[in-house]
Amino acid sequence: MSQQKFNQARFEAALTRQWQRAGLASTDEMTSHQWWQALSGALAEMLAASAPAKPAKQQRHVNYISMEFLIGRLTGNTLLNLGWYDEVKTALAAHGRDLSDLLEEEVDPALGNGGLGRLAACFLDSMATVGQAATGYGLNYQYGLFRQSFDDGRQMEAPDDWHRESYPWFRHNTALDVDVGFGGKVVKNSEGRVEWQPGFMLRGEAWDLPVVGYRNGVTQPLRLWQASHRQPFDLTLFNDGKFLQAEQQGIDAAKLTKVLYPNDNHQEGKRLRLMQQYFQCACSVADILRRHHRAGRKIAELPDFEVIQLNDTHPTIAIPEMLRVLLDEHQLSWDEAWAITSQTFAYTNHTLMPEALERWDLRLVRSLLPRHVMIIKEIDRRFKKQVDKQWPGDIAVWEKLAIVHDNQLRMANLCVVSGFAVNGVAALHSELVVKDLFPEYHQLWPGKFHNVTNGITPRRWLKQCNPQLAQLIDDTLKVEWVNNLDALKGLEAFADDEAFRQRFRQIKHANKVRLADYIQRLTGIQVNPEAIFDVQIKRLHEYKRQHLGLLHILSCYRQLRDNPDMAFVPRVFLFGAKAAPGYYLAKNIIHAINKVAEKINNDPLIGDKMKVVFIPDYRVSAAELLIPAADISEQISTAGYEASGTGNMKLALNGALTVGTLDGANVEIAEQVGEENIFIFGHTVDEVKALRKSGYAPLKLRKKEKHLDAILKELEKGFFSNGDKQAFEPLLYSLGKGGDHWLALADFASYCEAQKRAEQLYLDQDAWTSMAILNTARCGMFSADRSIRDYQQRIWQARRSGSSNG
Ligand code: 26Q
Repeated sequence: MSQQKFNQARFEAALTRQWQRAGLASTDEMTSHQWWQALSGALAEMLAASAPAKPAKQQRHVNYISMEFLIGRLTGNTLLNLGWYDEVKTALAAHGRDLSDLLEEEVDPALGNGGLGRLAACFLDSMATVGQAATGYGLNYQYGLFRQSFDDGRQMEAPDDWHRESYPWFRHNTALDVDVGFGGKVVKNSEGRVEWQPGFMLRGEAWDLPVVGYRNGVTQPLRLWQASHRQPFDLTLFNDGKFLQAEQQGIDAAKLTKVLYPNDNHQEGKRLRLMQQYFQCACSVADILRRHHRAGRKIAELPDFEVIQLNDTHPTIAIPEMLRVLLDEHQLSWDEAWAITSQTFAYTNHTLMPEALERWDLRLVRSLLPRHVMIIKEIDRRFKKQVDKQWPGDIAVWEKLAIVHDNQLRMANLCVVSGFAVNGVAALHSELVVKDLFPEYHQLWPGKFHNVTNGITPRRWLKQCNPQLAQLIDDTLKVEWVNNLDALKGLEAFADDEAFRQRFRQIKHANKVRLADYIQRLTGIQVNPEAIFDVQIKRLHEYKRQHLGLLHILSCYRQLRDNPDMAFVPRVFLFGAKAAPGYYLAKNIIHAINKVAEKINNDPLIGDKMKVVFIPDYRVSAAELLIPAADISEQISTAGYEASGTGNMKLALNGALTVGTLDGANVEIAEQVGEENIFIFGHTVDEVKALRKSGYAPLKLRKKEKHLDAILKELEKGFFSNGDKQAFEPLLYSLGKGGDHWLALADFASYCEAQKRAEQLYLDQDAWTSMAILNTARCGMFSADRSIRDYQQRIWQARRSGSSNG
């Protein structure tokens, strides 16, 4: 399909309808925010009229189910993808309005925690762009991820009311309501068939956001389910006295989709969370089956036309839900229902960390979903036969592979057993999924396991957030590169071109000035755009090691105080990170960074040489400012724990040089850009394992390294906390007595050395810029378009190759 043309007359008419509907007399009365509303509402109306893409022959429709879609602001991105940006800018200028000012009015829809949710958003953009027919299925949370502020350096959380009720991009599709049951009991009905009689019902409403492909006329839905009460009020039930009873067992419907759980890489077995998961899955499965039936297709053909991709285990309950509908409502046999289900679901794993793997208390699950527990047990029973055949009498293996064990339901096991494909999100991670997490499953079904390295959409993460660099690339390559990112290779030839280098450098500088203004407005801190902008932006987590970054800062500070005239390249250390509200140690790390920042930023001896800024409320729109302005990208997780990372890709694409461990997709970034264009340090996965095995003793290491000991002592003495010696006790304990599980001290020396190399290089601006250009030129493979094509080839179009279980 080709690009949809902008129709000025239709636009103006739609715009007029918008302000009239808002009850205003003329555009003169409109505030900037109302202008943004009217603009977005008008565009949404124009889009609603366009037809969805038809899947190519033989292509399965992808149903991407995710508890999170961290979409970021929609209006600017949609305009860019439509190719209407300039026309709309001109049209608004005639009304005396500046488009870019209006775009700043949009509150970020923060319906995700971090990497996993943002990946889902990038994938929707890419599926629409490469013409992969797809529907995203998620939840319409009233409150997104909390807003963060600091009080004396400590994280404070406030609810994120993003006013979904007046978000102009939503279309409530009233024809798609779904009823969802919870609780109750399972009975045999008069025909002797099993029947689930839920204790109470909720209604799912479909709220759609448009996902627009890049200039190809494609619009497809992101369908977010919102809970409400069933209407009309069921009088028979009410008269029987059952309704009130049911209501009491149930919950206030509005509660269900009220808030996004703010945990990231950590599971908590909360009842409401399980209800959210089931609600989303039941609505989505019903919607998929409805679409299939409407198309006049047979139920057995479902896997020929539909694939359901599970974004981690959070929507796993969709699997037994599909089986339940096929068994109980369509009255299929087990074998028929299983054949359909096990050819339809595929599962993406995003973590190896035990505390993040979902396990649910079986009693809790049974109390809400008694029929599903029966079905899960049947899957388990049949699977056991297969395991007994392969490992006769080996109880230990069965205990590892069982779906239900010790009264716990293990979601990852359910996914692996029931799906036709399992994938990790970067080459190293996928290797560890097979080697460390699921070796026996791999032995059973080697063809089921795949790698699909993550990617990012270059529309938002280069063209939109770094327009000057995008323009330079346009001018230089004179080809469309944003949907063919490998074309950036053409920039290699300009890495040593003086004129190109200069423009590249000027653009980075302009982006740094733009960020410096933002920082000044937000925090009052003045940063010097000539300094190295050293950026660590990601969720706060021990394994990501923001505290290793902190140790390096302390090291620089101490050296500068001991030796004020030493050679030192000025640096601005920038952090952006939210900690889960209940994650005590992560919050202590935030506090520590903020207190260290306060001291350093106000030390007259240091002046402009060092500044430390923790940007409050890090979110997609802040990332769009930070990423184009970064010189150094900090990717310093303990090797083996960051499944992939995607910020690492965004930063490298925008010409930041990575200081990183050999973890996640860093490994592939190093391969692509070349070892000489990246600063790799630290223990490798194998070395991490070996060090732990040999009995790692951080306290001994600390004693041996005097400098390290000195900087830790300063934290202990209260030097950064007005004499409060307890302030950073949790952090210091974890580094010393807590055994430094994440090996921050073990990697410290090597990290500082990598930082030194980066600093030295920065002194040679030409050499630095050449390297930065090569990073941009060689990041083509990290386009999410490539990820989507990999999914198509390895998983969505090839379901029968890998699956042998039945
Ligand atoms: C689970 C149960 C209950 C409550 C919350 C959760 C939960 C929520 C979010 C568990 C995990 C997450 C998020 C995980 C995540 O973002 N993982 C990241 O995924 C990225 C995309 O693949 C990777 O790049 C990152 O490496 C990985 O950490």
